[in-house]
Amino acid sequence: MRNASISRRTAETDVSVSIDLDGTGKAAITTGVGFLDHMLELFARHGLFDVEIKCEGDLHVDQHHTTEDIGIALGQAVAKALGDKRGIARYADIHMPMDETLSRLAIDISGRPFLVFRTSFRVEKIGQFDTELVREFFQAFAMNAGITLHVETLYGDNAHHIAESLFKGLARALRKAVAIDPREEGRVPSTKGSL
Ligand SMILES: [Mn+2]
Repeated sequence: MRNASISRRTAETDVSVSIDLDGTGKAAITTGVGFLDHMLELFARHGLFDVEIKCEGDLHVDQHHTTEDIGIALGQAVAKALGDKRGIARYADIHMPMDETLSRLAIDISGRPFLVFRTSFRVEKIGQFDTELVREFFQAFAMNAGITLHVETLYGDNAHHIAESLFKGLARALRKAVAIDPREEGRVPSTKGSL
């Protein structure tokens, strides 16, 4: 069973996350931030992951800690659910269109966390959500999932579309990268023997 739960409590947030990598896309997300709920529901649906996330964060400050700490906990849950990474495809990439926007994401489930993030937003806010927090989420997720993640928006105008292309793209690329490749016959996909 490739599932895991993580609970993480600090003075700033109290987060619990569970994920089943071999789910059907069910989501129960309550972050207190409407736009982030929308993005994480897309992530579950397009990854075909079953995801539960509950966060009580210091939203009276702003949405930074909540967004970052959910990225940390979700990344940790993915890493834990993957276990020793036997039999996975490991690499995946995708071009994700969203109306006028096109983003490209490439993933290596490498055990070597790294983020390249070439996306910018023309506006500071999507609803109540600070657009700069999209990068914070991806940074926290990549570092804690232990993946190499390259994200680039090739073109696009609308901030909601840009953010949505990134979260959907992350889901779709991750879905392909964590998929079990029967030709691997349960081996770890590395000449080093571990990831
Ligand atoms: Mn939308």
